[in-house]
Amino acid sequence: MVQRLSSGSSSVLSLSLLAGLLASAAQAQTLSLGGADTVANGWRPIMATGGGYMTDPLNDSQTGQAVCEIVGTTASPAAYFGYGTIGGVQNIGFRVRLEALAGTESNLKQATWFGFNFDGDSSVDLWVGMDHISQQSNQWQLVIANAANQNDNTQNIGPSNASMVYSTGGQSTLPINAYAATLNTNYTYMNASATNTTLGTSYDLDGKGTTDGLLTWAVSFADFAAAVNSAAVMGTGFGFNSNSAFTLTVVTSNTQNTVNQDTLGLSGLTSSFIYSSPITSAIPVPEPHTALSLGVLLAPFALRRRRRA
Ligand SMILES: [Ca+2]
Ligand SMILES: [Ca+2]
Ligand SMILES: [Ca+2]
Ligand SMILES: [Ca+2]
Repeated sequence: MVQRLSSGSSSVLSLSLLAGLLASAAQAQTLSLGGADTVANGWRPIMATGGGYMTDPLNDSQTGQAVCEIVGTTASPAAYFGYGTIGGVQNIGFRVRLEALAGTESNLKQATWFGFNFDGDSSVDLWVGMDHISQQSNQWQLVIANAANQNDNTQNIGPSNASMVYSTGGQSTLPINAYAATLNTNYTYMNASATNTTLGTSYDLDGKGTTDGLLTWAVSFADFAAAVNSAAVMGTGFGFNSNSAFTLTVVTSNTQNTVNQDTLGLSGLTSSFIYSSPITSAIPVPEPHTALSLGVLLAPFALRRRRRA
């Protein structure tokens, strides 16, 4: 009898220990900018509304520059969204797959933007981008920028009228946030490989013999949320937090402030954006019934131990 109780209680203890470990693992979620595209590293592929990864046609960018060409197939996601801590600070992350990177990073003159739609209409409300167009500094810049001008986000529905309210070149309007980019601190620049890409087995989706490139970057979640909830973007009462849903689009450009190269999920530059299925920043943790199922699954083992005892 004593043995039964002790065996049973140790199983209960193991389960609580397991639950505790799962909870602490969720709290300690880190975002790995150079790591593989796994949930354990904070990454989730961007999914289409109809299911499956968001894909993008090959050879559909405006000028055919490899570094502006978004590539993605049903087996290999074109883009990922990330959430987790970097150096103890909560970040959101962005990863896009391109036909190829420039031979040297300093030759790259390109911008990639993730467009957020928070209110379910057809317009982008906020952009978060990685820009290497600035000719003066020849350095990457990470930017959180309002969409469109004069607070009129309703116009930001497609490549032809999209704009980002930001400037590095002496214009009067500044972005909401801008950060100097530091390699391996807030961005990485990698060729696709088995080490960083676990979804799909091809590392040259366009088949041109050019290893695909991965641009990955992250910005502070607190800064991002403050931007969303600002008067100029969604309004101070909007209440965006890490559990709020949004949809995404991804675009590339070789000029500042506009979209003129490739748009995710569409062939070329069409009149409207296409958005992902809904995403929340926080990675969903197992629901209570999942933990219950785990308990039900483990119960026979506990029972067996009791019988043996
Ligand atoms: Ca493309
Ligand atoms: Ca919108
Ligand atoms: Ca390629
Ligand atoms: Ca496209």
